[in-house]
Amino acid sequence: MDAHRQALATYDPDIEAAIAGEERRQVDGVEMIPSENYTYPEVLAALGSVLTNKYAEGYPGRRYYGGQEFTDAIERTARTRARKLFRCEHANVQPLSGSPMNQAVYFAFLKPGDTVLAMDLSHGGHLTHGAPVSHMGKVFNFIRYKTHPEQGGAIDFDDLMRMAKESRPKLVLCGYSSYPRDYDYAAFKRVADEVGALTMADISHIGGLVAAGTMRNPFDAGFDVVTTTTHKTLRGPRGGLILCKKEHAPAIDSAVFPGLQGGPHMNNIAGAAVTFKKAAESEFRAYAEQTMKNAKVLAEALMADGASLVTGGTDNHMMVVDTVKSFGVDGRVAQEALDKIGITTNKQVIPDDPLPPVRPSGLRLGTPACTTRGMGEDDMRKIAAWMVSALRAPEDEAALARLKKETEALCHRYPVPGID
Ligand code: DSN
Repeated sequence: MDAHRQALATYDPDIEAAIAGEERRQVDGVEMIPSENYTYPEVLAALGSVLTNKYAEGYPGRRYYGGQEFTDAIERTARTRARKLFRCEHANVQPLSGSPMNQAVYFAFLKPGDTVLAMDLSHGGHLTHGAPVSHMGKVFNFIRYKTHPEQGGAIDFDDLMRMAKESRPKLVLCGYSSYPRDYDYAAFKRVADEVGALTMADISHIGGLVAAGTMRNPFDAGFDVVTTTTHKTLRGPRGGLILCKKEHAPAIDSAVFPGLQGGPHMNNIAGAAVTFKKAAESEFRAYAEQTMKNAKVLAEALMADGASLVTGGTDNHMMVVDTVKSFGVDGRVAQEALDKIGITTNKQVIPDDPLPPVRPSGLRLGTPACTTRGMGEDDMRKIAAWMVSALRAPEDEAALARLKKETEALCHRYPVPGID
């Protein structure tokens, strides 16, 4: 145990015990929530540094407090690396996480009541894309488009064009948190151009895959703004990143600060800078390729064993299983059965789900975290078989206990970065 952890253990054994418990949980189980990952030890070092002590309201060279020689250097480095990684003209690295990141973009460009075209939540869109329960859904007028799950998740762009001409949006937004396919960004741009709207892509889930070049980059289609969190496929600290064309930089920067946030979390920004350096290396490209390969193999193995996947497969790092159709159990029962065998997933609504979000019809799975540990295709086949066994008999406690031993044995072959 290092000196800082030792001090914590001595002063506050309850909190130290909970952290140690979470470390054990992460080591012993297969992490299959597609938005989670294991960050780098170097990022953990930055997060736990004295940078957390520093206020740095403002931007490099324009702060409201003294003592910024090191924070300025860190933020400039993070911005330069982010711009290079995503091939764009401007980066704001200050958003505290995904939700304020997207809010800042809306407030940069929209007035209350303005119209935004965005993907329906149950079809894979995100809460911050104007779901009626979110504040943003109350402030702006979100019109929701859907996908065609039975046609591989296709988006009907003729229909989207019709919706755009009817509703005259100020912003056309694409992005998702549970859509297992890639987007045709050029088609979104054509729709937006036709009605003079701005284009925004929220690539939070696939930020690492776009950075690595294994998925399409919206800037190649001329998008105005791209947002991404830094802790999912990018493998960095929790945080948000707004990337945009130079002409939008003043609006974006002032929407983040002073519009929405106060002091940036400089320890997170230092961690993000390290993450962007890592993501530019060839090892990261190999990681992104393996993540997508693992997802394909997992999806194929599940389908071969009777699972029905929304859109019939995956082109990225995630998939959504219709557990009601496949196994006759709702997503909550499925998630709890998998928890018992040491595979962590999350229950998930499926398109136009007849069941409520607390007890939806599906389960969302993803491979970013287990790929970080070094798991490969053979492991995916084993995990698929264990999952199907558990989902076919979610009440057979003895069988679940046996399966847990198997998952633990597999996990102990693969270390978790940052945990000794
Ligand atoms: N919570 C993240 C996810 O799981 O997709 C996005 O908000």
